[in-house]
Amino acid sequence: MLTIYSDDHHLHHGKCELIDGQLMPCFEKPQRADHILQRVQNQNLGEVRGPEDFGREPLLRIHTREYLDFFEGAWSRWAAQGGTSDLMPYTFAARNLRQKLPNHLHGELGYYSFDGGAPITAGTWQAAYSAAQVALTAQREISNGSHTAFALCRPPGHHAAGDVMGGYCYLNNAAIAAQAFLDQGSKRVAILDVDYHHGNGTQSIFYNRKDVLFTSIHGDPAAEFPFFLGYADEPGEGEGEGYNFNYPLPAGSGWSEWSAALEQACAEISRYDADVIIVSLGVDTFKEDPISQFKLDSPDYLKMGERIAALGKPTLFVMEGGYAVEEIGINAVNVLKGFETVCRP
Ligand code: SP5
Ligand code: ZN
Repeated sequence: MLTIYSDDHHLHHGKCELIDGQLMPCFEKPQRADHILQRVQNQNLGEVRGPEDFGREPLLRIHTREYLDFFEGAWSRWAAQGGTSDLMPYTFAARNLRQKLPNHLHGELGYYSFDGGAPITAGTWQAAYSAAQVALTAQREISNGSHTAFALCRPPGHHAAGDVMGGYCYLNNAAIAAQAFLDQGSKRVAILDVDYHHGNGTQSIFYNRKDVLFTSIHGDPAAEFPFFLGYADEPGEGEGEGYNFNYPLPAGSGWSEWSAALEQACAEISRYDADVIIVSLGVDTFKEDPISQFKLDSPDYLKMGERIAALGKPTLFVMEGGYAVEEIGINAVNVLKGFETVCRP
């Protein structure tokens, strides 16, 4: 399987996030992608190639121009004011407040954020931009006839909506790739989000559309981040009604519960008869993940890949979360290897 990867992810390295009332070193750190790349290489998964640059246009199909301009320019505005520490929001446009863009760096940052989990550093824009190009390059490979490809994206994307960052995510790599498939002639794209956390950004981007089916298996938002989206009773709206499927599971869920949800998601994807599948590949479902509560073990990821391959569709894997840094490579690459045991290019 071809892997697309850019070293630019190293340009993004946030210092801290708020965990249990304390500032802790960010879980979303560069070693994550380094470990996955190492595993791809030492398992001989296949060629590793850098991204092409498709520019800003495909990003603008998903994100607003105002949001992209803000994100791209935020660090230099901060630096011009003498700012040196990571840019983090401290006020949010929550209920009962005006949804009006202020005219102050931190006001704008709060307006464009839903949590404090997405710090902007000097290189964050470049890293996120390159991650989107990584997804687009892998997407193009499939558009050109390959059956599968792996976009080793970092930072991840599935929590980012059209004009909101959060949950370690800035640009929604999977959504950008989905739209690129449609723009290149696909009629129906199915997204299977297997990250431990609900892909609230992806859901919201496609919630009123039927050309992208969104399915997600995740920790029940009643008790887990992102808390405010991802329940089972979110069917989509308007034209998109009937094209959104959430499978929230309780803390402690292992492979038997998880795989039962996967069967349901796969049944919906089969019924939809997608031209192509995008897997938002988070491996924070692992039993040792430091911020998550599922109990999947490394061999389970092989079975996950096999089941996805049995859908029989061209499949783009886009890296999302996973924070057990030592095992993240093993688990992510197991999904890809499982896929390839069923379906070798
Ligand atoms: C892409 C992705 O996986 N983003 C996840 C963002 C989760 N951010 C909130 C983390 C809160 C963790 N709380 C854990 C408490 C452990 N004692
Ligand atoms: Zn996650």
